[in-house]
Amino acid sequence: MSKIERAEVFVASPGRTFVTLRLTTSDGVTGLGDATLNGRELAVASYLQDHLVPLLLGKDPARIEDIWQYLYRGAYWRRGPVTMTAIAAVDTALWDIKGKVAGLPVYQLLGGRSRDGVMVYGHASGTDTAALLDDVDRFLDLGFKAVRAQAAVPDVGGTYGVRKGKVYEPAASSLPEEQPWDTEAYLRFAPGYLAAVRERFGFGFHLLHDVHHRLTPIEAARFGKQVEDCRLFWMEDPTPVENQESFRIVRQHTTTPLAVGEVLNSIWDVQHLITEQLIDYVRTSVVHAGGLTHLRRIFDLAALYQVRTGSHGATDLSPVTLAAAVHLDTAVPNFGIQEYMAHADETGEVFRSGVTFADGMLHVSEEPGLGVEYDEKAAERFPYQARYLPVARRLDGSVHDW
Ligand code: GCO
Ligand code: MG
Repeated sequence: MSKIERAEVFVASPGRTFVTLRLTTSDGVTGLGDATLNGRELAVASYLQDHLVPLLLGKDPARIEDIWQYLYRGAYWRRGPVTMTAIAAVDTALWDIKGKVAGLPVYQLLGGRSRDGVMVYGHASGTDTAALLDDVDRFLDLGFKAVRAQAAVPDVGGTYGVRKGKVYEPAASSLPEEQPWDTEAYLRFAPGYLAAVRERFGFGFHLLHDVHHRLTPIEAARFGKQVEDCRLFWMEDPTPVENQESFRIVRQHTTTPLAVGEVLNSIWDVQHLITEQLIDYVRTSVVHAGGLTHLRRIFDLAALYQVRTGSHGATDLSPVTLAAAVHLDTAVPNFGIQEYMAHADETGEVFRSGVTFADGMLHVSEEPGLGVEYDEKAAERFPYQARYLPVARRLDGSVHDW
């Protein structure tokens, strides 16, 4: 029997911080898993290094489901982003190994191809409406079939989703930056720029928008109703999701499709949203929702209720997660769309990924496993740097959801 012989945890900051797990079997086969939890990276690194690595050594790498159950139930303490990200890293690395042992790309192990490519959305943004329109134009020129649009609200420093440099990276300071937020100003401004995008470019592509948890349910309902003529592909994270029932309020008032799930980590967190058909797209990801094994379970539940997939894919999800996501997206029947935010060039020096972009779609390589390699020598050039996501405060100084 082959055994897990080595388990290494790498923490490096090539452009941004990534935590990466590499498992090596007694037969010399390696597998990679992403363990990055933006702004809380070292907690997951320690969870893996101090608590999971000792449990993994000597185990049979072929027993993916059993190891998942052993780590999940064996922890006694359920769910949570740190635990589920650590389990995800192990699970993803084991699928990578299984693919390499079988000589097959991971999507083949998941049932094979359901589609030729995976439609992705790009991220257009601007410091005002004119700049946003130029950026949408650029994404359409690049061949994107779907574009997310975000513009800075005038006089509101803390608008989510506006790119400053070449790459969008909100975790940019060594302590959380505090940003002001004004809901009314956003509600006055955002519907106008979404309408301007449709006016200028028409309806021949999918338009998305991320509210980033900033509205109450009834405010989100009003917003969704107001932008119905823009026929959004989705309105994302309209309101904080801890109370799944609050999505019913949004749902009751608008036909704008709803997407949620990037901050969630288990099937239990989306159970009500899915089975009550309160959402249209589930955005849980390989890295934060327990790996391919658990995400597949979520997607299968979603399929029963005509909820489609739309996995999170921002820059804080490493190329290992992106590749794993594209394998799963290629296989599942209820795929909707995949988020795709290009990584910094430095990230590409450390992770060599076989994922390619063409005609608005991503494609995985036919290499066995996930098709990603980690260059630990290159990673040494990018030592860990602490970075935090911003915190939002309302105009009266109280903390808001960022
Ligand atoms: C998205 C997300 C991200 C998150 C980021 C936090 O839709 O891509 O909202 O931009 O804010 O992943 O770490
Ligand atoms: Mg989002």
